[in-house]
Parts: sequence; structure tokens; C-alpha cells
Amino acid sequence: MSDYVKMWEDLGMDLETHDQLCQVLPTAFGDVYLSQENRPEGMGFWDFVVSEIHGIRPSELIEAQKNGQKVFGTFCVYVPDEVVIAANGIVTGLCGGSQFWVPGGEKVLPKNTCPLIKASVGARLDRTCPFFRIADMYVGETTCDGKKKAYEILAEDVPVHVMDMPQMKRAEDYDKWAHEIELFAGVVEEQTGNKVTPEKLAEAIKIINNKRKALKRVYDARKADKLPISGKDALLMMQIAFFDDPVRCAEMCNKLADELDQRIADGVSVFPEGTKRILLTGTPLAIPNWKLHHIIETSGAAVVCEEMCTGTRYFENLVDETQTTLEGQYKALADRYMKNNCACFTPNEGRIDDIIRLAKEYKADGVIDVNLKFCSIYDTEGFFVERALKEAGIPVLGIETDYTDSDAEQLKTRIEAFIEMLG
Ligand code: BJ8
Repeated sequence: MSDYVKMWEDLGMDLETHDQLCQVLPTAFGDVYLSQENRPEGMGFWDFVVSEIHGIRPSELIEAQKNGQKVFGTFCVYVPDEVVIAANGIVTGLCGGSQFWVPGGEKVLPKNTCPLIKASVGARLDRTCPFFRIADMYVGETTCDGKKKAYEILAEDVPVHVMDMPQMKRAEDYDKWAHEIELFAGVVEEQTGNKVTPEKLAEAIKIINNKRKALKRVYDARKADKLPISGKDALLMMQIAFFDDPVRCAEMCNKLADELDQRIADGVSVFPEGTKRILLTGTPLAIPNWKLHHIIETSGAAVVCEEMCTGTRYFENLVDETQTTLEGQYKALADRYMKNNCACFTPNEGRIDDIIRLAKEYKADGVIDVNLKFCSIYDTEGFFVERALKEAGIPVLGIETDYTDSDAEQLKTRIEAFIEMLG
């Protein structure tokens, strides 16, 4: 990635510290990904993206900025990309998934904050991630307390707009979210200098719906008895979907899905027969957090689905494309986004229903409920998740972890025992 040094310098990055990250990533990726056998050819695209992760997409974004486009960085799947795209803006995900950035976050945040928040703040303040440097504006949301307060800290360093998320799902909460989306559109218009029109928004809704459909096709292939793709590879595709251009993302995912469909028809599997199937549920797994998938898939099981924001919550449910007024479109967007079931809502029974439904659809032998350390909302909701799964007769293992490797051995032992127990 050395060709990008000048670009990183211009972005005001800390090159020396960033170099350390560039050095460890290829080894980690090689160990986790390139060690797999019989991967779909289509994964070559995502391997390439990772090999140039801080170069190729950042340089595209900078080029777009030179042409007058604005880049919006987001941290949550409730923020509607459609509005930004309608105003000719670009969205990039910003959630940090590496321990590398955590100490930077700990300089300003309490240590007992979840690693996702600490890594995201650290990546910005330590100036070691080009995406965090490039974004013209960050878009936050009032989901969990840790994020809310972290946005205040980030706002001292970069323009931040925070969307006020409802925490319940009553009719008035749907209206409130539609209104909040309208306010967001005003902010985006001001930033970009472009109007959000019903025509532009209709186009953007189609673009993002197409991306959702393509991601879903890849996930659907994971329902097959013979798994044509590993959980690790599906996760990588999903993680990069937050950063990539949405049209290209859909195109590459559709290509991969075509290949997977062919593999299913040919009876090709990346796992031996009888491999136990695991559904993961819980907190998101931001890139490059591949820890759990790697442990599970080197312990004799396969991850077949993620009921997570880096998973089904990102693509399930489409936005109604038939609305022709901004009012109708904001409402349609609110309806779709409010169908997401994050633990920040109370009550959140919809998530329990999703987990049971998905476990059946993907023929999971067991569920692992994973919580990022210090995420109290998912941790607490684990009580209902695990009780409902037990009642449904689906074996479940609850675990808590962070981005370090210090618990990897212990996790492996527990996960191996769980898989063995599945019979
Ligand atoms: S919709 S899961 S992306 S809020 S893990 S930062 S909740 S303390 S990431 Fe999330 Fe939106 Fe919900 Fe999804 Fe807080 Fe928990 Fe950390 Fe979390």
C-alpha cells in the first residue's frame, strides 16, 4: 500500500503509527482468510479490496471530493444512506473493529466502554485511518449511551450530526423517525448544496434496495445443505459493503451469488459433510474483527448466518419504491429502518422472533449469542434471547469478548465443547 503515502500525508495521518497497522493486517488476513481451501473465485474481489484497504477506496472518495461530492461517515444501520445518495453525497461506514485503535479511544473514554466505540474514537483521534480523515461529516445516532457521549467528543474534532433515534416502536415513534429523516435531509442538503427531490430519492431508494437484494442472495446461498461459502468469507463481503460504492457492491455480490448458486447446483461444499451449523447473534463485527468466525470455523463448525448489523439487519426488508412525494418517501424509509431490531429498543421482541426464524431458515444446529464487552444493552437482552432459544429447543451459548486475543484460547475451548455437545 506504499503508493498511497502521499495521500495519507495530505490527510494529516500519523504515518509512523499507521505503518504498524499496515504491517500486521496482511499477516492477520493471510492467517484467517488465505489459509481457507476451495474458496469461491468471486472472493478475489474482496481479497483485493482488503489488500488495498486504506488505499483504493479512500482515493476514490478523495477524487469524488475534488469533484464537489461530500462524504458522510456513519456508525449505525439506522442512518438512511438513501438520503445522502439522493443529494449526490457518498456514505462510508466508520465503525472500528480493531484492537489497534482501542488505546487511542481509552485516552478520552472510560475503559469500561465497548471496544467498538473506543476503536472508532481512537481511529479518529490518533489519525490512523484514512476513512475517518476523509469524511466531511459524521452522522451519529442516539442509540446506546456510550455512542451518544462519544459523538460529543468526536464533535470537538469533526462536524457531527446526531439523529435522535426513538427507543420504542409505537405509531408516534415511526412518525418521529420519519421527521428525523426529513431533518437529516435538510442537513445533507446544506452540506452538499444539492436538493433532495422525490425523483433523486426514488433513484437512491432503488440503488440501496438493489444492494440489499444482492447481499440477501449471498446469504440465501448459505441456507443450502452443502455450504458453498464459509462464514468468514460472507462476513468479509458484509463488512466491506459498508465502505464500498453501493452499485459496485451489488454487482460484485450478485456475481458471487451466481457462483454460489452454481456451486449449490454442482454440490460443492467448503466444509466436510456433517459440519455443525452455527448462527451468530448479537453486537456487530466491524472490519477487521474476524476473531469469532475464525475460532468457530477452525473448531469444526461453520457460521451460516449473522443476526447482527453486520449481517441480516443490514439487508432484510426493502423500502417501498412506490412513493412519489418526499413525505411518502420519508415515511417509507422510516417504516423500513424501524423494522430493524436493535437492543437499544424496548421492548425488542422482534429480535427474538428474528433469531428463532433465522435459526430455522438457515438450519442452524446451535446459536452463539455474542456480546462485545461492556455493551450492556445486548448483554441484558441476552437473558431473553437465551431463554427463548432454550424454549424453542435450540442449543445456545452466550459469550462475551473484545478485540484482544487474550481470551482466544478460552473461547476456543468453550466453543469446541459447545460444538461437541451439538452431537
Ligand atoms: S443498530 S447494534 S449499529 S446501535 S456494541 S456501540 S450498541 S455498546 S453498535 Fe449498533 Fe446501530 Fe444497534 Fe446496530 Fe453501543 Fe453495544 Fe457498543 Fe453497539
